[in-house]
Amino acid sequence: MTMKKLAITALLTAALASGQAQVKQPSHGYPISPVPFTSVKVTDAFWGQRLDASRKVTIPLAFSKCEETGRYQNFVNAAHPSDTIKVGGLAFDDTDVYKTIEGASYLMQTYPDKKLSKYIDSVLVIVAAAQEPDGYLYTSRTMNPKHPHEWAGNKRWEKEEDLSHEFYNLGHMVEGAIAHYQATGKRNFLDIAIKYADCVCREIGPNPGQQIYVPGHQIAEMALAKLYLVTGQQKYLDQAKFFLDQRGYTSRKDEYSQAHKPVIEQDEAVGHAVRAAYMYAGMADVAALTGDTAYIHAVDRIWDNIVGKKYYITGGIGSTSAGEAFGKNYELPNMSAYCETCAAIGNVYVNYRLFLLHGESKYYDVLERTLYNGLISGVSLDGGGFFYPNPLESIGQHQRQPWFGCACCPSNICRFIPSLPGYIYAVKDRDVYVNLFMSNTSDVKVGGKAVSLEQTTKYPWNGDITIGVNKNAAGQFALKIRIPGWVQNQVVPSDLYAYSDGKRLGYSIKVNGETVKSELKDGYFSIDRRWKKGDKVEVHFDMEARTVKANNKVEADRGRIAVERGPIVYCAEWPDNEFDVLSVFMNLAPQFEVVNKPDLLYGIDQLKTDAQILSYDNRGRLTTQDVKLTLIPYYAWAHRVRVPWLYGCHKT
Ligand code: FUB
Ligand code: ZN
Repeated sequence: MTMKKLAITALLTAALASGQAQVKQPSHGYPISPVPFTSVKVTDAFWGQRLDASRKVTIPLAFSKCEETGRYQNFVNAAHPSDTIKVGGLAFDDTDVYKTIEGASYLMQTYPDKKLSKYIDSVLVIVAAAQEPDGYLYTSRTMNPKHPHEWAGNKRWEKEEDLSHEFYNLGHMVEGAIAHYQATGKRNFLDIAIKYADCVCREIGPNPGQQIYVPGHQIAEMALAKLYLVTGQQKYLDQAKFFLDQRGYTSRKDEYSQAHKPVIEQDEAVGHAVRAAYMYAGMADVAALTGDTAYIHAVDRIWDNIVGKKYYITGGIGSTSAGEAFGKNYELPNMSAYCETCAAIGNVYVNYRLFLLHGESKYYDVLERTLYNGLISGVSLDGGGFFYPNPLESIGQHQRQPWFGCACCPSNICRFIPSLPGYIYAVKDRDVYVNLFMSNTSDVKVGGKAVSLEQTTKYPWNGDITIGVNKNAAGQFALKIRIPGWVQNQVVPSDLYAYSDGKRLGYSIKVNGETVKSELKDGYFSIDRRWKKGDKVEVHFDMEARTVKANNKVEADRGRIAVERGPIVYCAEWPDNEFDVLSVFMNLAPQFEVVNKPDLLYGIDQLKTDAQILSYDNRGRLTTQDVKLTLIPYYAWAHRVRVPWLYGCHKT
């Protein structure tokens, strides 16, 4: 069977626990349907480079680190338990293996790779051998049940709400296993994950003989909702809902764990940012599948709070290292900004799901800002270095590393970047949403009929996008093109940031050379017609460098401005500027020159503008000196030689 056929089979039929009869796959429940990564091939220069780096560097590096750092050995040890084995590392090290397999699976869908597939199979053999007969799979205990990891507790689950991560491991295992199954059609990972999920469903719950615990670190909620979709087994959805509904009612009742209140009463983003974002995404999934609007109202309120008060201009969330957490409202420091890479990924998950629920472009505006800035800054352009925090200002103390003891961010990058093709389009009835702009070819189903689209663009460097219809068996449908907030004078969908330059950008759309007009609805420009093969839509967004001011309540940003162009936030860095970039003064109405640099940082557009720095004249008096300030995209900072005393970023 070809790879393509496998993928289609995986999507149309329910996957089943071994030996069970086939059941009809349930609907994901969202009013809008994703166009999965299996249907989109990215041919883009900007994102193609990132995908290539993922394939050639990030994923091989992560697999080799799993081997080198003993993560595989943990599974081998668990298959041969002994009370003399010293359990080291972190209690969630198993997840790096699962997350890397997940990323590799997305890639194998696009680039079938027999060698990689065989390698993964060999890893799965040792993973399977570590599984206890009843399905429990947590090497930190199994390898030495008498002296388990210090976070694990003496008995299963008893430290789950603290640090054991038994359910977190399950969540990542299920996510990885589903991706692997969908990409390859093989069940060797899925069966392991189902067995562990069944163990958790059996032992945790409201019934006699069961124990009640909620995940100390959320993700099982999202993962179990997905497992329900793939298997059609209601118990997984019930378990996801149980985890959400019990939160705030168990012994753990604090903001760090988002357990200070029942989830449906929450209205502010608090506590550990990755835990929080994963939980909000899980709430959206369960809401879509159960129709429970109380979850939706809670996530909507929390989203307003994040976007209105706790969101960096780079799209990062989670401002403080204390608890890797959201700070107070408007507490958005620059140099100490935590903005964990995993939290940026979590923010994409939340906004993606809210779009699927509500169909408004503002969620993609937030997603796009995070994606192009605070998320991809988390991985170096060559794919081999990672940021854990993504600060907005530095004096050289921040450098990307090839791996970390706590490797959550590198392995999350492994799985996120290759999944990106799944975020470009979505479909509702006869509406096809174009949410992200990057060159690609895609096969979309409208009313069950095939439509092939082809996007060509140099985005994010310019705002010209061509969308061609290569095939249309669906007759009439509406192409709904997202008109980004940044072209409509809205930095973010709140008053947290505003453009300060008084410019007005515009956009235009042509179909087969003729300009078309439409009222925007929910942020989308809709072109509803009977499309023919060869039809061409030309989208043009004015793209200019803009200055942005934060709401005055953001103390850390008073007197400061940010610079951005299109979806890209810019920063100043020492290799381009022969002065201290931390104390540059910008003019009130700066003029920017856009300089294309194809050979710098894998090809960027720099911005140049006149600015001033303070200096002393020959009589020792303070004076200003004119300088030419050069800016580069924020995501590309910290790639050049390290000279700490000259290092700085973003805020001028
Ligand atoms: O606890 C697992 C991961 O480790 C979290 O998501 C990260 O924030 C790091 O603490
Ligand atoms: Zn992380």
